[in-house]
Amino acid sequence: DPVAMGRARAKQTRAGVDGSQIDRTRATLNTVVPIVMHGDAAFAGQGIWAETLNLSDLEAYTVGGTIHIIVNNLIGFTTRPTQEHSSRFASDIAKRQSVPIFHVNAEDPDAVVRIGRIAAEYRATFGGEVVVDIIGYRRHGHSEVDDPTITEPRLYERIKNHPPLWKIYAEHIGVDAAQIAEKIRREYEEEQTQARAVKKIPQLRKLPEYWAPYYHGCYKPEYEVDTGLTREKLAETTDGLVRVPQGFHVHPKIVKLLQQRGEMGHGKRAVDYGFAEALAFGSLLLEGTPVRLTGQDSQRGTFNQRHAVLVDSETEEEYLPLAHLAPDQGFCEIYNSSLSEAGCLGFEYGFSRDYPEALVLWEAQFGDFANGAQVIIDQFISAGEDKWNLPAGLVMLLPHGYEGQGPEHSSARMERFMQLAAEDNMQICQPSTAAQYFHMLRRQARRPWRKPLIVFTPKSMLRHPDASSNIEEFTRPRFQPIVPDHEVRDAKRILIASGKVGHELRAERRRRKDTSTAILLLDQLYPLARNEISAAIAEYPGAREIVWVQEEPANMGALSYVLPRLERVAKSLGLSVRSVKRSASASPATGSAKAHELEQKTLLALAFTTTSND
Ligand SMILES: Cc1ncc(C[n+]2csc(CCOP(=O)(O)OP(=O)(O)O)c2C)c(N)n1
Repeated sequence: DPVAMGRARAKQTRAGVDGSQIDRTRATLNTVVPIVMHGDAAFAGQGIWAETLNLSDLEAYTVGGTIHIIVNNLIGFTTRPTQEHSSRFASDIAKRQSVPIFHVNAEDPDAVVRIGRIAAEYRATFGGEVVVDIIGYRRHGHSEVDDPTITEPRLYERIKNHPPLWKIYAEHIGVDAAQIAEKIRREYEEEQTQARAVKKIPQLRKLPEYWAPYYHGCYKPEYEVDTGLTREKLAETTDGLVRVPQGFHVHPKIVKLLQQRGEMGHGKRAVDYGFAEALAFGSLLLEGTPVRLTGQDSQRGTFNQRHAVLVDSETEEEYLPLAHLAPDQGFCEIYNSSLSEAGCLGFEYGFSRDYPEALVLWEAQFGDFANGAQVIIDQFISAGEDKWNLPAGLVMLLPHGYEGQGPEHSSARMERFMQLAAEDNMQICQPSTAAQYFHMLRRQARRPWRKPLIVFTPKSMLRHPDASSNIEEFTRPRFQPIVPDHEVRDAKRILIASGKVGHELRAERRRRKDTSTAILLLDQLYPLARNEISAAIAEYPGAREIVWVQEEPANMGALSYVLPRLERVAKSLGLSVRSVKRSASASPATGSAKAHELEQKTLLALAFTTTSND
């Protein structure tokens, strides 16, 4: 459901867009009508539909109504309605909103057509959801090989003796339909015979024209483009980002923030993560790339880091500076989503499928909760291109990191994405600095390669000086899949880590005054940049071992994916490899902040004190 709605929203946007403005009047929304067909058991039972229904009238998601058709055969595989739903009708869940529900007898085709017309007219006139519940029966089993008489013997005895609909209808309108039915049967059989003789699978579907400039499939280095900007361009973008309209009452804390952001963009203060993101979005918009971001509390940012939408302290009026940078910029939509993962992620996946020109992002409140959308990740984001050859360039932002916040607020389950990674089906990154985040976002939009991008984003590191970047970093050409270490030259050991723990290792090295350990930050986990990794390791000819360090437990994180691949690289260079991590654990993190601190200290100590010979 949400994928269809997201696709409809994208197509309606295409119909209504004029530069930075989008016309969403009824006439535009009526150019694309989403129609979703449901089984009765699925309609009553699946939570994703309930999540999606709740999106229907929200500004961020509305498509002017979806027509839902329940193909209600009063059975789900072998399960009866009394076992499927507590309500009288399978459609009753739609009663939570003021949605018209039409129940219609499937054996009365004239009534079905009449109701179909009313539903379409209702949707076109009032712009709301409408449900058509076509109630009938299933003549055979759930599939060709299924025998329904085992589970519903009495029902199927009656169905066997019940005439098929075409006979009932022919009698009703007074025609002899036997010949017509025979003709249709022959045509159908002929087509089936022809289809069986086809040797090559015909092209059943073509991507729309707007996909023509984009590539999918495996990664090629020639897709890379420079993403850095000149100081002048950065300053110009900054000025637009900190501008507010005359008379707008800015919250005192935001006045200070905007002032600091102004200093960041003009090179007078290190740029933090929040502003690096704004610079990426702003510069893309100025280049004409539309940006759409949704997620729980994403307008402000869960960690008070984004402040994309400003709220007038007196009127509560909202202002999105990113939408007012220049008259000829791309459109920008940044919305707080409803408290849903599967529905909202599915919607954005759908939107990205029909808007390859745009940077489309979905943000989890904490990465942990993305598992509420696991079905969208498994079925669509990971496997969509392989199954259907349908590409998407969606970005998932997943706050991740072990900071003592307990088992529900520590892990975006990197291991799950690493396990799904194959055939260049997605990109998995954990940018270690603000500038790396900036280059990665711009790369996603500027490259002609469209691939889902999974990003593990920081929490405590959002404003940390170690993860902030000098403005010059934004002028360098590109994102680096592995960040080199310029502090140590003659390393005996090389630690490789990703994310926050990499910074903690560097801080620990300073504390220990260690001069024999190099620390490389792996910012792109998939596709693994083997050549760059080999080159970074080769910078230390005196090194004897490589240590993969992660803060996740042994059965989680990137370890299972990265370690065997690092071993291959290391072997060719004559180095040994080992790993430092938390012990395998059933839950991602301890619930005790004290225990966390102790674990983290031990982890850092182990990374520096043990060697392969211990
Ligand atoms: C998420 C999910 N859960 C379970 C199944 C297994 N399954 C396939 S069809 C079916 C019954 C569906 O019944 P209904 O929604 O009434 O549709 P019908 O097949 O009767 O048209 C089930 C349980 C599935 N395909 N997907």
